[in-house]
Amino acid sequence: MKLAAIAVPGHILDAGIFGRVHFFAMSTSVRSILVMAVTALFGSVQAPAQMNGKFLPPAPADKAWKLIWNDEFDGTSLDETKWNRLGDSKRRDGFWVKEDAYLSGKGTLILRTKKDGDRYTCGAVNTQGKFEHAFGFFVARCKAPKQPGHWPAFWMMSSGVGKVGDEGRDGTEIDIMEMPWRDGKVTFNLHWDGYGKDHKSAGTNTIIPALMEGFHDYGLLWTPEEYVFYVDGKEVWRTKAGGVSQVPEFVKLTEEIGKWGGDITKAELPDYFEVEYVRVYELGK
Ligand SMILES: [Ca+2]
Repeated sequence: MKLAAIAVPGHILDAGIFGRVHFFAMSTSVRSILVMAVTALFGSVQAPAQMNGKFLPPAPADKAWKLIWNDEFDGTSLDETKWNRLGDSKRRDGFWVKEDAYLSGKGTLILRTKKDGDRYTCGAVNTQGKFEHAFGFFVARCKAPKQPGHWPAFWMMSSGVGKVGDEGRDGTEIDIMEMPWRDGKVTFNLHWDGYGKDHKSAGTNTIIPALMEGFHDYGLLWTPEEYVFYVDGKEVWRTKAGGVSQVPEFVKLTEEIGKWGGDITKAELPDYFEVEYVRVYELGK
């Protein structure tokens, strides 16, 4: 759906033609007419319940979270106005190939890991040059893969990560979720000042066995002062390491093949990392 018509319960319907309207201040009949009108104009309207951001951190009293960018992965082909599919290129012990990043047709993005002849391949996408943003709440709802030898990740990146000096303020790799294990262990990391001798990093991990089944929300609250990492709305790490990136960054959803994830030759392939949505919110009035 287009960002112009987003209904967030209790918040604001920000559709240009209606101006800024307090959606739930209206009577039920006016609301239904409005929804029908928006449906007629834009083809479909996301069910409000789907967009309500149940895992959003509390907003300050005078502010509300406003959805500024999202992909629900509806339809049958990836929206390439939002995403770049990576490949075909060597990546660690495998290859990123475009054909391994695709929509399921059931409202999810699939990043597939497979064996193709002698080589192992997997999918990866990013929003570089298409959506880059600093600060807000970034969340992806993900289902973990099952097999060893590869790992899913939801992360933020900027070309400034390579700049040595000024700590991570000029760009930090922010790993909101990386899962090279298959026991529910998940890791959260920051990397800055390049990947050479000046490279610095900070990180932590936790084990939540339930993460191996079904979909779970991995979130990052990024303010100018700190990062707060969440799994299913529960805070798992709060840090100011690296001085906090102050520059716009793009979103990445990737699979990678390598020994960190175990032995790929023991995997029953194909295997799938599935993402139901990515949503980015900003605090507004
Ligand atoms: Ca730096």
